[in-house]
Amino acid sequence: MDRLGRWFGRSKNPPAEEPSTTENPEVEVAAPLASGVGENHQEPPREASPPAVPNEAAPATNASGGLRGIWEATRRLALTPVDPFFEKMAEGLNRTRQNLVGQVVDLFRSHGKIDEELWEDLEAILLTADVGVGATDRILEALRGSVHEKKLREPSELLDELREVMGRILGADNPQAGALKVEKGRVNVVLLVGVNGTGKTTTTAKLAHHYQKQGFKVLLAAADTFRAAAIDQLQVWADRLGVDLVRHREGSDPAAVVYDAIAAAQARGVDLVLVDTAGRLHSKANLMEELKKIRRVSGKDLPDAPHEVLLVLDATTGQNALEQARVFHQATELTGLVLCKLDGTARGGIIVAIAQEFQIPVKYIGVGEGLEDLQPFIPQQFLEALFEQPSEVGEESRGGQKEPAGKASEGSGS
Ligand SMILES: Nc1nc2c(ncn2[C@@H]2O[C@H](COP(=O)(O)OP(=O)(O)OP(=O)(O)O)[C@@H](O)[C@H]2O)c(=O)[nH]1
Ligand SMILES: [Mg+2]
Repeated sequence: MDRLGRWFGRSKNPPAEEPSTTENPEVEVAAPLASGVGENHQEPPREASPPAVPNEAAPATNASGGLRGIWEATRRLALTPVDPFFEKMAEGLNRTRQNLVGQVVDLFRSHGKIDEELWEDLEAILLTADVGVGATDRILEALRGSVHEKKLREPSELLDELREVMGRILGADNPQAGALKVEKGRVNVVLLVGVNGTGKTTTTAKLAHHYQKQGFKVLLAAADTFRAAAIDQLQVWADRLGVDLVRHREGSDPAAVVYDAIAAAQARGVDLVLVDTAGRLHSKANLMEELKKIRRVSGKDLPDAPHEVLLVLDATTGQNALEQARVFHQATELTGLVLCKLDGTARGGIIVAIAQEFQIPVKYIGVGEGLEDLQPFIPQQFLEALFEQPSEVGEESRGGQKEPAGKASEGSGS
């Protein structure tokens, strides 16, 4: 049965917004930490562990599990997902999936035919899910066109059409999606900018980790000299990652930090300089001027620098993110966006609004507080995770069981 059929083949409503993690050891281990990992990151978050496959054999010892337990464990082993990051992203998108695709599916299920009322309800769902006015209009127009051209009669037939048009908006056919313009063997400079608290420092650390794994020699620049403890926060990450950090005193000129960081990188054979800047309100002209200066200075000794200027956005702020992108882009010519905190928000539709509005690509998405919780934004993969029938997210790794969310399967062991 195709995906659409799977959504519509279910007799009940889609499961609650936090599908089962209890029966899936991989997901449990990889879940974001609770609040303790805060501001100063004194205890940086734990990383996701590899799938805990051996534990899956536990059902065999369970009286009620017996042969069934062994059978399920074997099936799970055979179907262990190739990509734990996909699982993580799909898990992070639970609430958005429920709020957006789940609601649309409910609508299509409850409507007998495609009529004006259906279009109005669909519009309301898309707008509430932060897809934005421009993208919503485009989606509705495309769907109406499909109904006309393909002579669609059943509301359920619209789901694949919706996915397709969202794919077009998100640039699903762009092979460059998600990639930063960085190359090993030269000094690449990446600036991370954004308003307060969006996730810049955490993203700096996550990117460092991501590129370290690819063999890049990384250096961090503590260009947030404004917020008390910001430098130490980055130092904690640098120590943990085992990378150099260039830092000045609190209150010093951030552009000077960047200048020194680039000089140090050139001297030490560093491939990638990640610059963590201070949170700044886009409405404060002087702070935006400071950003322009940082940008200018970074290109002084290194003509192509900065190679990337990434605006870090907080997905939970919804439409506000659009205004931030607009103003930061005017000030600093952004090359990419990072959308953080997509986990735990139902407002992930904002990514569609952003893609519709700007030519600036979303390069990474943040789906948690841990180092592994940053993923290149690959539209096809994102849509796959979003449109996956809820109980199927992680289901393959659970051997295709159909129990409702949160209900541990019999014989799943403990
Ligand atoms: N759930 C979740 N939390 C995140 C994500 N990214 C960052 N955070 C959390 O958001 C909080 C703020 O992150 P920071 O990286 O300090 O944000 P910042 O933009 O550097 O903040 P300022 O320097 O004060 O402007 C921290 O508690 C992070 O752990 C994410 O993708 N998901
Ligand atoms: Mg910060």
